[in-house]
Amino acid sequence: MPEGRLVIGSKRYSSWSLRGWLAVQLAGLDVEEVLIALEAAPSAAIQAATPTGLVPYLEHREAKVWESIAIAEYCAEQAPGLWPEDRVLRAHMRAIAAEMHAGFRGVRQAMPMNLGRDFAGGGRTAEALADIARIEAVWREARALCGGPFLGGAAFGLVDAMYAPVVTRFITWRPEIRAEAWDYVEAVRAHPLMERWYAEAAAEPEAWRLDKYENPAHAPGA
Ligand SMILES: N[C@@H](CCC(=O)N[C@@H](CS)C(=O)NCC(=O)O)C(=O)O
Repeated sequence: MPEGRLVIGSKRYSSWSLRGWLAVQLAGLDVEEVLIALEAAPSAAIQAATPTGLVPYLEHREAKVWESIAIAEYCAEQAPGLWPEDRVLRAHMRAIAAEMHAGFRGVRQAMPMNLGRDFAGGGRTAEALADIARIEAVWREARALCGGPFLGGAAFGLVDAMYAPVVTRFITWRPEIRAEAWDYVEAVRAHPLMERWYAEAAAEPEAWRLDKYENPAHAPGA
């Protein structure tokens, strides 16, 4: 019998859900996955299932956790090792994970997540390009500190979970980034948990498709 549940939204679109889901998978929590389709307007089903009307939302052995960064920290308590062991490196990874959670609105607004489309060349607003320059610097510094291929070193960890939706956005929108940043994109995309999320997104019903994500404002030719 599962020890709780993780409520998430459509895998094709829900970037915050991907973060929470990766954290829960990395920690190996035994929870039921409750998948609710995102809608054109805020979803009544998500509002009924969560305290904030937002996904991801985790219940695990009486703990109730919302906000993807808090879910990541809860998972780290359950499965030590998901942050680097070294105090200084751990502080660095937490800082860049928090930076992701709090920011990069330029990329998030101009390049929404859509795992099934190719919007190469679109979304290049000034705000998105400024965010992308910072993201490249964040990735470069982390991988130099920890040796790569992931941000915290050899293993895919919570910091990678926080940046995974950016990786999917780069695959969909193809911004001009350096080869070393593409190396990181490819390493994350090839991880078995990402393979699984992409496959499950592709299997979602067509009826779940939403115009705002299929025809976003900054798509090429829009
Ligand atoms: N700050 C929150 C953001 C969560 C969020 O905005 N989730 C979106 C989906 S990606 C949502 O639940 N939207 C409500 C809806 O579409 O009904 C987190 O880190 O978890």
